[in-house]
Amino acid sequence: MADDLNTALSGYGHPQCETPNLDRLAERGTAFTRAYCQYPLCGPSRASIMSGQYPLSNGVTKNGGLLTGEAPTLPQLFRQAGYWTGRVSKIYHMGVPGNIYTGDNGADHPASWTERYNVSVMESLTPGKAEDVMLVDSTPVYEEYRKKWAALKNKGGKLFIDHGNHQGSDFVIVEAEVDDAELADGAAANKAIELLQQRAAANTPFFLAVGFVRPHVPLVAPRRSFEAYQVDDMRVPDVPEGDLDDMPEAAKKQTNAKKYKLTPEAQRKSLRGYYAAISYMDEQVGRLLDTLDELDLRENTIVVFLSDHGYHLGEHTMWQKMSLFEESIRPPLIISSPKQKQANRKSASMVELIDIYPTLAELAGLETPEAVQGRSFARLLDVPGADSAREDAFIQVGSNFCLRTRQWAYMSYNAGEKGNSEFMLYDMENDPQQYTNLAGKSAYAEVEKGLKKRLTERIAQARSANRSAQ
Ligand SMILES: [Ca+2]
Ligand SMILES: [Ca+2]
Repeated sequence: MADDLNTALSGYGHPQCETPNLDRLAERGTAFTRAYCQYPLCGPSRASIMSGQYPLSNGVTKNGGLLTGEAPTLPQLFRQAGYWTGRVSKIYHMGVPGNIYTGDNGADHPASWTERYNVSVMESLTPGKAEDVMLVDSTPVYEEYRKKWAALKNKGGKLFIDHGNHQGSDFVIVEAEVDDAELADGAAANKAIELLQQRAAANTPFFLAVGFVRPHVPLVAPRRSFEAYQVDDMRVPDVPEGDLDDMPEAAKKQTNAKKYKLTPEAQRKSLRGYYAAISYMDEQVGRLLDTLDELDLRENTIVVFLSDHGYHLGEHTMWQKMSLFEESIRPPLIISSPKQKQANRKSASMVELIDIYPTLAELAGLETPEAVQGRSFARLLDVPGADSAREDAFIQVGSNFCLRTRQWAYMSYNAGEKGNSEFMLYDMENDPQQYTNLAGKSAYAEVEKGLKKRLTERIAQARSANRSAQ
């Protein structure tokens, strides 16, 4: 599982970012082009994936929230069925870079795992060429923090980052000059390879969850990963003049003018850092795929690759996550199963990330618990054009909701606040870049009425499961 990765993969048609290893995974499996997260933020999205429940039912709507119900999580279901289950690095929520410096468990779910392993690396302070593109000159900041780190490390202490800028959201870019074992995803891949070797020797069933934290900021990658990308070549999306004028205020939170204040050069540097971080993460995926082949595990192992949610890189002048626009809610999802009849397929069927739980259960012959709200799409691996398990996807962020059908994206803002709801409606077939908000236009009144009814149903359904009552 990658972190904050949108569909900037060459196999998904991205024009600049190169992901040869994820592309070869897709060549042996199925890439889903309409997979939607349930909440475009790390903690809630991950809790929903692992529980198979919407945030409105499992109660995790913030980073740091814990799953507290008795129904088994996805790995727990496998563990109860006799599988060894392991976690490497970030699967449930961990603060990045905070928990990655300290090597803490974050908001983990201990009963999910037979064995777990946290990486502890320097992240933003990794030796190399570092820059926080949100600061005019970040060099003194880095010199000061590197000194602090060195002093603390000598005393065996843990680093607490007391940075004027929140490093979990600043575009901090580091061209690292260290061994891969000192980088978060390199260290995670090393441990995962060791665990795979042990599992192959044990010759018993396993469920291994490997968390890569890139391309979440800080964008730390070895210098080689940056070489394919030049700052001046980076293409920031076009934003038509007046694009934001037809949006509710609540939809504009992630805009550059309001929050990020990135200069055009800082934007290009951020894109370069993001793609370099993806290339590095992709390389680590490749090492795991090679290990599966070397250990002869591939013919009996289902491989799933996903990200917890998508990411903005300048569309509508927006950056990062927490928005209901397409780039923020649609992550990549690739599944390669030895059981599938044909490989190298793309599926445009609508799926939700909570559907992964029952899909893996079905593929492994396990029974999905009643509390799970996801629906299996296992049959799509054989027939990608088959009727989808779903006709639409449901996404939440705070008190804002999105209903995504094949043709429409319909968003409601400030739902529940009396008389204060605002809406957006986009025709995804004719306006895939979501430039023109059609909500409130008389020609679309009937369409909007139908979507509003359906969204109300989806909100009620999303609330309907009860974890603690199982
Ligand atoms: Ca994330
Ligand atoms: Ca617009």
